[in-house]
Amino acid sequence: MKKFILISFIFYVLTSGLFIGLYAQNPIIRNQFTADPTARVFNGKVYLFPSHDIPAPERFPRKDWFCMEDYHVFSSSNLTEWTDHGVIVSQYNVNWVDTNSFSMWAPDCVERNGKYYFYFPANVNAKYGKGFGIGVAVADKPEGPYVPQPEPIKGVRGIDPCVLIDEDGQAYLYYSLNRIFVAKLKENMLELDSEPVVIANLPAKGLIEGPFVFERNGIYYLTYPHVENKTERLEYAIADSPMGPFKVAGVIMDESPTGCWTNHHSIVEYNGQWYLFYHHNDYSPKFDKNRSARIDSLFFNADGTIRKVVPTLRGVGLTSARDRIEIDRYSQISDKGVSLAFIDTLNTFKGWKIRLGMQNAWVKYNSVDFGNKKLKSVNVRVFSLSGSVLQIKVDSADGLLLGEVKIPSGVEWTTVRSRIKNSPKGVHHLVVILKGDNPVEVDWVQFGD
Ligand code: FUB
Repeated sequence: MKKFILISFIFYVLTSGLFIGLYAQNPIIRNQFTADPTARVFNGKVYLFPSHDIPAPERFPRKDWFCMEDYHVFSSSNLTEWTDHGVIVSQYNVNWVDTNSFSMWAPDCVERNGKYYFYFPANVNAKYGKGFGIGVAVADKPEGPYVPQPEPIKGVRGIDPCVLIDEDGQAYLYYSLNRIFVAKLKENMLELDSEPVVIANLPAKGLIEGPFVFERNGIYYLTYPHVENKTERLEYAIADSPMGPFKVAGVIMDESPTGCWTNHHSIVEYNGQWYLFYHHNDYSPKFDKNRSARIDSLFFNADGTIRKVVPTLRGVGLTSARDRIEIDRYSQISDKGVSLAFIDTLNTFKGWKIRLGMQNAWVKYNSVDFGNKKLKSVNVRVFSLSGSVLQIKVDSADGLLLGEVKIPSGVEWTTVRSRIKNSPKGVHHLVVILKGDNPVEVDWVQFGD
């Protein structure tokens, strides 16, 4: 009977489109590309509305361009475990979209009076002219089902919608088309209530897309990607009211050090902490139109200005010591002797491995929750041609030694289990150090009883 229930549950999970991921690190979604991540807090949970890059199918001629045919929505209550609620809108179920265009670009979603309004750009079909329109799909729950409106919003040509509902209930639609526009929305959230106007005093060149607007302590933040040099970096301007006048205020994130041309973001407060959601081409380093969502913490200065966010692999949230701790998403590494590579370059979604190549090389992974119960063992997933020794410590390379793991020589990946002599309580940083003479590749570390 138990077996039957388990099999039924697995079948339900596989067929309901529900995917439950236990991931704390960047990128946050690890089984598909997720670009342009808009995060919103609804009913005490964070909902993520990204766009969905896919490798171009045969019939899409532009192999070097963005290719997106649908949207998924994901949710999380701790920013580490994400549930995929499946496809909510597809180019095939919106009758104004050109279904050859694969152009379901950056979306947004807001709630009003218990209804959820999902805004998305896409190329219109011949009946509606040319270029990008912005449509709305409406649902009773953030995870859908969403019903697309039969027509795109009248009077709007552009991409990357963002909607702000101000304290007085007035809603504003921001979007872009080489400049950033704003217009009032009617109470029905489906029609414009004013002519779109261009937001003035922003950079004259290199501002193409991606506005995201929010309010904090009476300051309205208009945040946007801008090409100051070679690729997009995230910048912001501030104002006393949703339509401005805005004044350029600074940089939120520098341009990608590895050349991902786009960056697209959203900023949200959740349980008293602010977060920057953004994207990077982690799983597709050779093609920057296949991107993945990331999260890092964001902080304000006392005067309301935003501190620059330095992107991390570690991301946010606690990782349980009993989960597989992917130390390749490290917080810090020693100056020498550590390198990172994909486990399988033909399937990058299998993730990364870290190579400790020199005695005393170390890798640190922040914020591991060891709980209150004594742990007795550690498992490490490793590969070492000549065999070696790893030390497992907490907090620093000079910190408390939990145990040593003898790594056997071998030509295949293996999981080595070893007793630990110390088990810390609470949250600590995990440090793995190479003590033997020979290199070791590590996939993950996991503690247990
Ligand atoms: O994802 C397609 C486009 O690339 C988005 O709409 C832009 O913001 C940029 O990220």
